[in-house]
Amino acid sequence: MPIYNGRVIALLTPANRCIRKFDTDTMTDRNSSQPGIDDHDLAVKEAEPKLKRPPLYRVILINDDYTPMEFVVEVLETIFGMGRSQATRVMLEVHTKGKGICGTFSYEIAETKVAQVSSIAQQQQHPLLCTMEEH
Ligand code: TYC
Repeated sequence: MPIYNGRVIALLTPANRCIRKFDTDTMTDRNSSQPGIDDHDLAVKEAEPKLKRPPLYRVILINDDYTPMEFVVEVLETIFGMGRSQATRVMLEVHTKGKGICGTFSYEIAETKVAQVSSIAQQQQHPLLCTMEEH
């Protein structure tokens, strides 16, 4: 059993929010009636959460003059799970604007999709380019 003499000990939630403070000298509770200020007029600040959400990545298709439109639509259907009309819309967006977003994923999923697109394009000898960028 640890010894806490002469200390104020705090009971924290897993998110580091203080839910109870106790003075080991006086054996009294030091909880405040006022949020942000304890009973001894000390400012109390919640700790910053230590976990951040992992970043997301957009998978981007780049236009070129040689890859057939039908091939791009098939890639969007098979690798990105789009229906024919959405795949056609995205393909035309890339064709007219130079590039377009196929989807947003975790790093590993985005990396896998880029590798799958590049591999099938190379197998079929199309110069189609696919990249990823942080969201
Ligand atoms: N521009 C191509 C064509 O006219 C079609 C195309 C669309 C190519 C999208 C690549 O990412 C691309 N055949």
